Amino acid sequence: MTRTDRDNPAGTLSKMDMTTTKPPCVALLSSVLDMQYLVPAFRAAAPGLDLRVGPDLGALDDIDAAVCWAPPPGLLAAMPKLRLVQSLGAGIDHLRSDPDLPPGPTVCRIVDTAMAGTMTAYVTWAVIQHQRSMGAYLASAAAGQWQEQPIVAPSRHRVGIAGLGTLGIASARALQAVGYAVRGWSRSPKADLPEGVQAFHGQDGLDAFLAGCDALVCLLPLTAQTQGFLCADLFARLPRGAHLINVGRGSHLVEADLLRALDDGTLGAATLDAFQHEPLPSGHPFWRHPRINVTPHVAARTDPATIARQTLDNLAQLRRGQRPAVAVDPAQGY
Ligand code: NDP
Ligand code: OXD
Repeated sequence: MTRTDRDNPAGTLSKMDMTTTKPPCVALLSSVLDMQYLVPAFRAAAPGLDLRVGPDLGALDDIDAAVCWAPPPGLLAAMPKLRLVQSLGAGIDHLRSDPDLPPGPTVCRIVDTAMAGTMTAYVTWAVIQHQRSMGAYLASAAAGQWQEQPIVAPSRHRVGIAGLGTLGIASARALQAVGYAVRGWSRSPKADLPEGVQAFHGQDGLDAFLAGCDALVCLLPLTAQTQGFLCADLFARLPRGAHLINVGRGSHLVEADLLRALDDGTLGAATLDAFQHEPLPSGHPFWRHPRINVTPHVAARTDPATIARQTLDNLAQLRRGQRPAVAVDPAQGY
C-alpha cells in the first residue's frame, strides 16, 4: 500500500490527473469472469473515465490500463499504448492465461489491508476448526451426543506459514494473538516480523521450518519456483499427521500426493481453498474425502472500490513517470 493509497480519499488523485490530461482509458477484461461487477466502482471513483468492458473493447489503440483476471490470449499485446496491467487480486499467476503478455506495461497487484483481514479470519478459522476438533463436535451435535474431545492448548500447536508477505504476516499476527506457536518461511530473511514469530528462509531453512509445523499454511505466490511445492517430499518432512491449509493456488499442490499422504497418515487433514481446476469438478475425490475441507476460492476477496482506487492511482503514478510500490518484480514473478 503506497502513502498515496492511504492518504488520498478514493479517486482524488485520479480526478486531479484527469483535469490536466485526456481522461484515461481503462479496459476490464477476463476470459473467465464477467467484469461488469467492477463498473459501478470505477464510475464512482472517476466519473469521466473512458471505461471499456470486454470482450468488446472498441479501438484498442487508446487503452492505457487493463484490469485483468485471466486475460484472453493476445489481446493485451494488441494495445500499443498500454502502460498498466492491473491484476484483480493479490496474485498475478492468472496472467499466464495469455502466452503473449507484452513486456512493456507495468504489472501491478492488489495490496489491501481489508483483504488481509479477510484472509486472516479464514486461516485462523481453518487452524482452530481442525485443532479444536470442530468437525467431530458438529458430527456429535448432529447425532445429539454430548461428546468431549481432548483439548490441546494453542501454545502447544505449531502453525507454520509458508509465504510471509502481506497476507502471511497478517495471518501470523492473528494466530499468535490467539496463542498459537507461529513460525514463518520466506524467500529472503525478514526483519520486521511480529515478536515471537520464528523466522526461516530459503531452501536452507526449509527443513527446520517444516519439522515444526503441526499445521502448514501455504500463502505463497505461484511462480516457477513454488509450483508443486506441496508434494510428497515436503509432506514427509512435516510432523506425522500434520494439517495442510492451502490458500495459495491449486498448482502449489500435487493432488495425487495429497490423497496418498492422507491415506497413509503422513498428513492428518487438509483444508483447501484453491484448486488446479476451478470450479472443482463435481466428481473430484476432494469433495467426498472425509479429511478434506473444500471451500470455493473464497478465503479473501478485494472490494471493487479498492480495485478501482488502486488502478487509478497506479496509472496516475505511471503517467507521472513513477513506479508504483505495488508493481510486481518481473524477475521474481510476484
Ligand atoms: P506477497 O507477494 O506479499 O508475499 C509472498 C511471500 O511469499 C513473500 O514472503 C515471499 O518471500 C514468499 N515467497 C515467494 N517465493 C518464494 C519462494 N520461492 N520460497 C520461499 N518464499 C517465497 O503475497 P501476498 O501475501 O499478497 O499473497 C500471497 C498469495 O496468496 C497470492 O500470490 C495468492 O496466490 C494467494 N491469495 C489467495 C487468495 C484466496 O482467496 N485463496 C486471495 C488472495 C491471495 P519474500 O518476502 O522473501 O519476498
Ligand atoms: C487473489 C485471489 O489473488 O483472489 O487476490 O486469489
